[in-house]
Amino acid sequence: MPTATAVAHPNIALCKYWGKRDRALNLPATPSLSLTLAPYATRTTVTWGADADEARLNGRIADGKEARRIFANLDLLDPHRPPCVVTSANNFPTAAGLASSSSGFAALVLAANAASGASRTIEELAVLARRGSGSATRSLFGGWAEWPMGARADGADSHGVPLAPADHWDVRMLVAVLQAGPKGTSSTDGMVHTQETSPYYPVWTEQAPADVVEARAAVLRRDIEALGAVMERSAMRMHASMLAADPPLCYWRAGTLAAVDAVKALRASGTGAWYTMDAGPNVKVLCAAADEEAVHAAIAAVSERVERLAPGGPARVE
Ligand code: 2P0
Repeated sequence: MPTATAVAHPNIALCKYWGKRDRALNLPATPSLSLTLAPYATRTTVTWGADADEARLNGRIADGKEARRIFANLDLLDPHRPPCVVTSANNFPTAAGLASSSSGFAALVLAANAASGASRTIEELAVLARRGSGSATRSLFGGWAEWPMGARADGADSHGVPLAPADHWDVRMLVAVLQAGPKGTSSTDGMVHTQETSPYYPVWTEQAPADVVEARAAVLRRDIEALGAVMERSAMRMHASMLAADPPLCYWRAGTLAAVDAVKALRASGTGAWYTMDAGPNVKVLCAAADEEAVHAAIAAVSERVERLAPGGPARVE
């Protein structure tokens, strides 16, 4: 049976996607901008043709909603597809705000496309990845990527686009892993709840595009202070929209704010470091490569586990 394997790195958004303008097509209510990060990676093998659909994730059989989400994505590739076997593993914690769905669906779409023998453009693959999980559309690209909202009703122009390759800028992203287990509220549920109940949501979506314009310019001229300022503002405004939901949604833990304080203290002492948080308690810290050790020492004082990440390459078929 035709089989293919693909590897993708997760990405962390510096300007956040939070909210959907079309739920069925998974179209975003905000544009976003991200950095794809190694050595974290998802490795996925798809066999196109089997007795029955089966997905094995990190060594266990996926069931229910999780399996449906995977096979619904393969149905989009080919509604007449044969049963498929999907085997996927992450080398980092799954579903804890470490962006596992971004690398997961990027690797799935790439492996399934290769296994099926179809030839699609990277834009077509990025649209399919978006349907699986929004952030995955950015993980097909290495380094710095954007995901514009797009204007078309069918979503064909809403997909990841490359901004600059991994070697454009030697930065680091350190992750204070405060909780490695799965989160309580999925990103999808969290953003739908926010858009349905938060009075701050319209303001969040209104100001988000300007952040992407500013972040893009900062990335292109390698201005980490300007990028760091936009990145923190985007993260805090996204979280403010959730905190104002009804009932309020808060992904932070006490350790989250301790790590944020450590970053602010570091900056006050003259070392450049900037934080961001996603749909989980972990804190990701951006810094210049030259400051990695100083930033690591400061974060390690408040977090038992600190991961070191650097810009990673595009998703690839092995
Ligand atoms: C992002 N997040 O831009 C934002 C910031 C989390 C916080 O994209 O519903 O798993 O599958 O499209 O991509 C995580 O949400 O959501 C995410 P769906 P996804 O990275």
